[in-house]
Amino acid sequence: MNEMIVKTFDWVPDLPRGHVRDLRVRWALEEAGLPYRVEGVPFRERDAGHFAHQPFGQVPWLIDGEVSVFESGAILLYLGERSDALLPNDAQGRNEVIQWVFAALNSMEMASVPWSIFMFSNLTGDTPGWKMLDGFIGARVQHVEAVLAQREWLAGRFSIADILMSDVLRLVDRFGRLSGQPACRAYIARATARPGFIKAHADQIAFYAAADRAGKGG
Ligand SMILES: N[C@@H](CCC(=O)N[C@@H](CS)C(=O)NCC(=O)O)C(=O)O
Repeated sequence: MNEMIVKTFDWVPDLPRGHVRDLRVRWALEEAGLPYRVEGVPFRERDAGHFAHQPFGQVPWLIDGEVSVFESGAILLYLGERSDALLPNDAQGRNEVIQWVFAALNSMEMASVPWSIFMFSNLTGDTPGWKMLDGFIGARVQHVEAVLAQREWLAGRFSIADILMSDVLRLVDRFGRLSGQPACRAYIARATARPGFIKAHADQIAFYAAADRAGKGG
């Protein structure tokens, strides 16, 4: 079996370390037991070759032989085709996972990303814009809380939907926005206790520590 290649930034500042989205891909590959290696692309100078694979100049993307896939959700669906541990084979099981993949990315992350940008940028004052964003993420989190209070994983057993949802919630939790949501927090704890997450997270931290030592941050 070919070794797949996960492409990510060769260096990032401290703040996003442990949250760069190559972690989702590493985690899925670990859960599936598929062989891979990680390669860095420049964080500062993003060249045409980068944009040819990821049209927004972002990371991650995955190379599998002749195939190149960008968008973490699309990559996880691609990997799901290669492992029943990530995405079940039966039609009903697959559909359940796929709907939660979209829910994680389109119902939750579309609320959490603008909210976290305001958080990172310290724009959380008493303004109508911030109140609206905070209310928006608060409502979404409450709905997920109600779901997670009833089940261990989103779609029966653990799947790529849980990699995505728990990773989205992890960032919200980092800023303390899940303090009133015990089911969400217990879900994150369950997900991040999995050996696949622990290895993926440790490897990402080690990757950027090595980049520091190599002087990549400039
Ligand atoms: N929707 C994309 C988002 C990718 C994304 O936001 N990547 C971040 C790193 S985690 C990035 O490349 N940020 C740099 C930038 O946006 O210029 C995905 O899920 O793959």
